[in-house]
Amino acid sequence: MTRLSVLALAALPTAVAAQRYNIVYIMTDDHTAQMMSCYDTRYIQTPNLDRIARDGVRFTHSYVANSLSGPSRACMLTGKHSHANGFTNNEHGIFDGTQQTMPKLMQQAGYQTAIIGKWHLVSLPTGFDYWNILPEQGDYYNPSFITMENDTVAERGYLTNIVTDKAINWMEHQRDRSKPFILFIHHKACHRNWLPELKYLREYENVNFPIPYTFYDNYEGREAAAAQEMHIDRNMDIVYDIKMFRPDLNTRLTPNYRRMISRLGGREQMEYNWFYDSLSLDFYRRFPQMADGRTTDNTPAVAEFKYQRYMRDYAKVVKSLDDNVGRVLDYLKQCGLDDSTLVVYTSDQGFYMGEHGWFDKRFMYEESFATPLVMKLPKGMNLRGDINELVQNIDYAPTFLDIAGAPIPSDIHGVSLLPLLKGEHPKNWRSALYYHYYEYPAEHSVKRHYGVFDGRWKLIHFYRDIDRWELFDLQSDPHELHNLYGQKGTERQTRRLREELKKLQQQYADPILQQFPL
Ligand code: SGN
Ligand code: CA
Repeated sequence: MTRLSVLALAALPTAVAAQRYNIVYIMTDDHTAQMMSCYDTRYIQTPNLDRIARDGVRFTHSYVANSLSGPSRACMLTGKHSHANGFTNNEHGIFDGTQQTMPKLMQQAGYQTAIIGKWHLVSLPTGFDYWNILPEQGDYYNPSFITMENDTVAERGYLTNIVTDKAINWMEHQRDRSKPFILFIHHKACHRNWLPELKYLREYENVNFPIPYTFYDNYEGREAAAAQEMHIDRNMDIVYDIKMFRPDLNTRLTPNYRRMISRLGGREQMEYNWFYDSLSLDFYRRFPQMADGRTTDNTPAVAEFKYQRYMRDYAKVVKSLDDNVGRVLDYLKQCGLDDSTLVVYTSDQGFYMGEHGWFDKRFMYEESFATPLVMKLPKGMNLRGDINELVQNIDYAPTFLDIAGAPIPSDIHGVSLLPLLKGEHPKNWRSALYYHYYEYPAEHSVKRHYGVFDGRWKLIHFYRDIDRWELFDLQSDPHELHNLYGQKGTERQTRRLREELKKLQQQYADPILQQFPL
């Protein structure tokens, strides 16, 4: 080697970004950290998801900006909070695909971009060289996909497998191999109503899941928590959600349930019914009062029965997901992409697995505000273990741009996680996270709210047809049962958090600050 070339080598940027790694971004729907064994070993094992964490990092303080599907996806794509990307809620949102997005910027940086699976942003994708998406929420059984020609095409099989087949197929046969790529694999799993792959119908049936500590929460001092309609006992549909079908019973969601099951072929339906019919017979023998169509019972025995059914079916759906994550990891290894690819695993938000008596999400309380985030790092990035800084889904866009070596536009709210992935602990890292949820009035009746969280203290304001503040100290009250707002001795913390909240609302220019000046 000549002296000149040695010097030239030395002058190469040392930044990891110079390598232009591929990125495989796997995002699930409603998959919560409680149901992932690298985060929580109480319930199930997820060996393949754990492989990602083992060969890389696990974020212990990973959160979303707005705990709902469409809004979360819009935050991820733009790196901006909901008020700035315009998609604040599922019910009325249409994503403005003409705006600046991370996939478009990745294309400009020379990346191939592709998305397969759930999209949920109403307008068709922009900024992708390839896409094949689900209509709205999609179907678990024999699902349809929307093609780039805007045709809806029915496929046969179980959705989680099909999404993975398509993703592997794109990497193997469809991409332009001369370019680095970013591939978004967006699963419907583990969204309601948790329909299992037929081969796993009997999985977890002998498991009795422990009842969460807050299952019988009475919501004292938390008016918005008391007003929600996402209670396993009162709001979980006995037909649609827990599949205790009987031909003579018509609950609110029975028509939807019938539609989903009718997607199965004749033999598949027989297999499905064979399994659930015997459970259903047993259920109505034990709880005859449920057979008159009431979904409200309020006895602990029914609530706990529903909880077990919910947990088991959710766990089965995760099982297929975990298998399929394993398939992607194996494929990357087999085809030699392993060393050059960053694999990110996250969910569009967390979820309640019976905590506070609930399913669903939306609240800024920990279970749904948090979201799992693990990354398998490519060769050259040697960090392993936990990253404890406060991170949020608005950070993904700047992180991927940073990895691509592309500039990060100044209007992006999130910050690149690349320094953290290199093992740095920047002194000026954010000290608090901002959150804002909008979808009310709507299904599940979670009031609009915004708030701030500094890793220990959380301050939330519920508004619209309510005006309530909540303050929690997660160190002394990790389950968020004791609202300290207005209590003697908390004045200083409250003042400090209000200041922090104001600072963040100003920084992100959330117009809500004009409505509720701080
Ligand atoms: C559906 C579900 C809700 C769920 C929303 C949003 N109802 O409307 O339970 O909260 O999706 O979920 S269902 O009867 O259609 O199953 S999200 O993850 O897409 O935001
Ligand atoms: Ca979701």
